[in-house]
Amino acid sequence: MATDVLTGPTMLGSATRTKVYKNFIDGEWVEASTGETFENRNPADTRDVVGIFQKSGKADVEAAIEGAKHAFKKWRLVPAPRRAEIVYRAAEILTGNKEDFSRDMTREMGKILKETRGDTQEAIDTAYYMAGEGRRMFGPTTPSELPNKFAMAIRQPLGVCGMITPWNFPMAIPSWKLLPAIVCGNTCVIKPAQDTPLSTFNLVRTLVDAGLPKGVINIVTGFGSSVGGPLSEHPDIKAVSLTGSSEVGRIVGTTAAKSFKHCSLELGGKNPMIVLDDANLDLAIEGGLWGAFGTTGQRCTATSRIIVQKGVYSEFVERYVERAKGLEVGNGLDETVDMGPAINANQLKTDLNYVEIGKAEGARLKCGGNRLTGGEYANGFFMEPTVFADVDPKMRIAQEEIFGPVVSIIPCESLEDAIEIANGIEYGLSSSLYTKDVNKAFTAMRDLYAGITYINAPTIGAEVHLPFGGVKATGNGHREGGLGAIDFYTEWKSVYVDYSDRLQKAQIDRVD
Ligand code: UN1
Repeated sequence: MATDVLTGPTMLGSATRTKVYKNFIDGEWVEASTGETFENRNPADTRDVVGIFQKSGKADVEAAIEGAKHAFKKWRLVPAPRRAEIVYRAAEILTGNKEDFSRDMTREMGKILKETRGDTQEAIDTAYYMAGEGRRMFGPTTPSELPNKFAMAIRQPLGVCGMITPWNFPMAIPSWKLLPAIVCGNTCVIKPAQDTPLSTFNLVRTLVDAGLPKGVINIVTGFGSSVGGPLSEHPDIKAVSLTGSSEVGRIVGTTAAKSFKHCSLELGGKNPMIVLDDANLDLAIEGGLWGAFGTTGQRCTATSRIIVQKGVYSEFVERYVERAKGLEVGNGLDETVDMGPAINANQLKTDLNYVEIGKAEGARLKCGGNRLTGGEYANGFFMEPTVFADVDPKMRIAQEEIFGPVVSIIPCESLEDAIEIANGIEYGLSSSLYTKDVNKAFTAMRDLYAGITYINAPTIGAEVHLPFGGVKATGNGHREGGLGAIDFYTEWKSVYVDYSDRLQKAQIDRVD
């Protein structure tokens, strides 16, 4: 198998056959300088060890940056359309391996197969889209204000970029960062989340199979403080892109600012879905279930607040709760399951803790709230889909990002009231409105203060060729996806060519 050749895995005894994955530095698979490793276990069944990965330290980050610096010298000179062809070929190979990679992803991350297929597909979509951008990379060519002078602006790569990626979209999010970066001519060092490194290996291995030269992408696995920290600090890293919590974003952003790095932060969310009296309730209930419990609520874009107008409030709550109770929780590899486990013990603890907070605050627990134990749940981090109703917008469960299957339903009087509640939080990633009234839809599109607004769809389901990101504590003004990614991974250079054969002094030459 190609994987074995590339990762040089060691099998730990024929009974377990657990693969050991090494770091990928300058085209070589190497062990961490620390001599330490960590296990990647399946959150649906922790007896299942998905792989053993390197617990790296600063020296490994430095070696990877060295490799990437070296590779940059040649890679930046490869024409962008040629760079993009490698990405296009990777899209084709990924398509062929979609099922295997999606199964690997469900095993390491827990979300159900339908969703991991979507995650892999998102990486494929990003690859086709970014491959196309390799033939565009347009910059303005514009008339000069002086005679016999030519003016244009061109995009230049930055150098070595550092990526720190989360566990909830283990292949899609690395692809959002790596693919535009390399098409633009940069080289990369990526630290995948310690809970889900295998999907990054699958993506990078695919790029290598598609012809990516050595050193262009390097993988260093490990933990935030020993890998992410040195990566965001290093003077030779020219850009850092993080998807993670607002708390980590604040640290990475502050560190990166000290050496004036480009820094893209994609952080938390507390995304509202508004349901007005005139909404198609069947659609809103369906959307609200998908938005809140898809990925076990572990999306930055998860629908975590449902704001419902008083005319349909009782009916919505009753019908929504009935449906939530009927969701099948279990191992995501089972095609009949609707919702998988939490990613790890800590996340589950956080989710359950928020249930207690909600109860203590006086919200009405309508269903769920418990850990699932015994039988098929005995060795995983499973929890019931949880719905709180009659939530006050100021309660902590309506303000703080939980990142689990816990949704707060909040009553409202009118669209204006709903928008005020929707905007009354620290975050601003996604938002949505269910209505049949076009005037109300356009009002919400204008007034919801968020990076994304959906009409008659829940808060999830972004497409890769549009800007993805948010306002307020969700980020620092950058966007992934779409052309925003190309902007982030390039610097503008304005070029003037004077063919007048005399000294022209721009503004000074002007005589009125
Ligand atoms: C995330 O919410 O963490 O928009 C990423 C979506 C996906 C990406 C979500 N395409 O639902």
